[in-house]
Amino acid sequence: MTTAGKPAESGAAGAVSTVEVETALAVLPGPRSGSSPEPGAQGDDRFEAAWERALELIAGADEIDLICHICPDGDALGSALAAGQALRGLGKRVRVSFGEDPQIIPESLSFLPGQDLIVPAAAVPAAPALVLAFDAASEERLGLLRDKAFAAGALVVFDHHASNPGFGDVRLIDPSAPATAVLVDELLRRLRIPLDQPIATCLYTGIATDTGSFKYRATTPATHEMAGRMLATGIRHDLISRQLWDTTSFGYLKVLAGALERAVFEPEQAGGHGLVWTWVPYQDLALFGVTVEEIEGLIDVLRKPAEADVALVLKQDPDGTLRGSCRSRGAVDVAAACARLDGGGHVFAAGFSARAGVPETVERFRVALAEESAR
Ligand SMILES: [Mn+2]
Repeated sequence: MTTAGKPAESGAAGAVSTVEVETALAVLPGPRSGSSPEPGAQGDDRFEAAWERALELIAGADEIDLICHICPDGDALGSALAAGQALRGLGKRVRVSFGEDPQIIPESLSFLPGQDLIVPAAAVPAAPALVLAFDAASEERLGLLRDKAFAAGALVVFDHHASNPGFGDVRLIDPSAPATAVLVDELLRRLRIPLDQPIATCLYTGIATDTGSFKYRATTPATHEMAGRMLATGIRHDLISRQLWDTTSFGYLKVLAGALERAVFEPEQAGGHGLVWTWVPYQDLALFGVTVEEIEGLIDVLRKPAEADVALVLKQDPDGTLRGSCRSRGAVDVAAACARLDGGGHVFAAGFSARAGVPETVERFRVALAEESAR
């Protein structure tokens, strides 16, 4: 790793202060402790009315299109496939889709059951009777299916992103849920659909993915309780975890090596909390036969240095578009910073797209971080 600006003479001091920060964080209330109800949480009247409306729409539909966000992750695809298999079990005609052409399902998610339900975006009717959207934080995340979703008889949105501005006819958006899969679990409970192994595999993948394997702060007792119910069906969580996190190609190691070689540490950025960033040129992916989906986890390596609060990876698409993934240890709200670059996400994990070059994009990100740090 190269260091921009002054050398990290404070290596040991940095580590001590991180321990202090982590210790301080450890005594803060968790996401569900305290007595004030979470917005959107169960018990909220408007949220309850939305559930009732969603169940009415599902009961009245013979045919249902379930869609998730583009570049689907384990929560998006797992949620859509779990709901799809459950609703097929109720005798509904079901299609699962997402708005990309061609559709690319990451190799790490190839084990998800129910993929026979997936159809190309073009196979979704121009005006579907009922669309259920999963894990899409904004209408843009519906990609090619955005217009069809809005032309539907009704659009029900299941999501957990705090940045979701609220779209669709029925909004089941719960920022306190660690994954959209939690909302699907609740949907199945309300529909009285028993869990089976294929559905449990999809839902377990959703919560495991979005909680970083139950590590992130949004993980609650209820998250573990839900995971326990999934395991009780007999699913192989060990094989799911190995597939999700511990399986790569050799080419991935070479791309990772290049990304780490290019990594830069800028201690003065993010209001002095520090930024580590790198980028992956498309030519590296082409050279080593690695897909952009395979490098989704690269940010989890880059965010490890204790010296930096914020980590950023820019991934270049074949057309030159840069897709930024960033993480925060908590000093800076990266969802708000990414929103300044027309992106979004969560406080600790967010992203954006940019058409500009690497130096210009990083500079815009530095400015966004500085503005959010100053708030
Ligand atoms: Mn999610």
